[in-house]
Amino acid sequence: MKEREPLVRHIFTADPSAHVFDDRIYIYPSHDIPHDGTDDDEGGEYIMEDYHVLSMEDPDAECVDNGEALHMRDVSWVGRQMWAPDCVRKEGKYYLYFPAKDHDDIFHIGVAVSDSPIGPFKAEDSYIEGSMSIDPAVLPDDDGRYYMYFGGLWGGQMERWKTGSYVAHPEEIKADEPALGPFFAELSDDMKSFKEHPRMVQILDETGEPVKAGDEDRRYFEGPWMHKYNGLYYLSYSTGTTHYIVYATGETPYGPFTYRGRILEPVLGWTTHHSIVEYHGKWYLFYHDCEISGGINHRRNVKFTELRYNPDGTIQTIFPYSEDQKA
Ligand code: FUB
Repeated sequence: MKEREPLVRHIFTADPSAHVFDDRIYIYPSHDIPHDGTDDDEGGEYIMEDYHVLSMEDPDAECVDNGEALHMRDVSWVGRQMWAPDCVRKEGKYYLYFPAKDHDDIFHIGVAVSDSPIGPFKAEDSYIEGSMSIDPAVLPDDDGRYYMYFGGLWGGQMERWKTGSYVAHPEEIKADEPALGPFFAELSDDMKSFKEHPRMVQILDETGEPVKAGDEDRRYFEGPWMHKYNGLYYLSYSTGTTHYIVYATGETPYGPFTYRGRILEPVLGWTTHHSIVEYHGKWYLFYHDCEISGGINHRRNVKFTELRYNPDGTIQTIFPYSEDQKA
């Protein structure tokens, strides 16, 4: 595939979570459904109903759509809106984690299992107990533990869980209060439940103070991803309203994490969402924009590009439409 071009064009795809299993790249995206409705601040335009898994033999190869891997008709607890998923492998089984609204219109995170990275996946009867909000991303750590990071503001409903339990109409968070999230929790050995009650990650600024809710260039909004580089934990995420992918680093999977900089400047379209994966010693950023649809927010397409580190471990900022940075 060519870098910075849509990986597939026959369906709309977004929110790519990329992984390498058995030397092949697998991408777990959302599957956008085109419609003529309007956008709203709750993400009502994102009406996805199923997942397709994409794969590539290597970064130069064609990207293959492996067909429907899971549909909401087969998940009894889901009411609507299957949003950004992630997948991990443990002991030969593949676990697909996905957020969706239940029949009361509250987001939770479900899990579905397969013997194959491309599915089909079989969902559990209920969502993961204690899960809430959207955008699960799971880090398999080197010591055999698995940590899930998740949460999103606004339509992702994270504000409703600020107190630790559900509040349908929470008080507004003031600009000078510490920003929220994301949440994290260690997964149990069965990969279908949490070992602990989810807690919120702390993201600090350069003075060691929590990043404030009003600091929209740096505060967490949605779409977390966690990867390790040279033993350091890199938490990256979307800033939502300011449309950046930024990152913060920490010594442990729990944090605290210190804000370090921008990974991706704004793309065409309101949302920005990414993942980071290593393949044969090179690092890649998977992301989306709205190139094929010419900027319609809910008709997105996934892409990838190389990601480079500086010798001090900082990440070089990617300007998505810069000709100079194209491989
Ligand atoms: O795809 C629906 C939502 O849009 C995702 O959950 C967010 O991260 C944003 O990309």
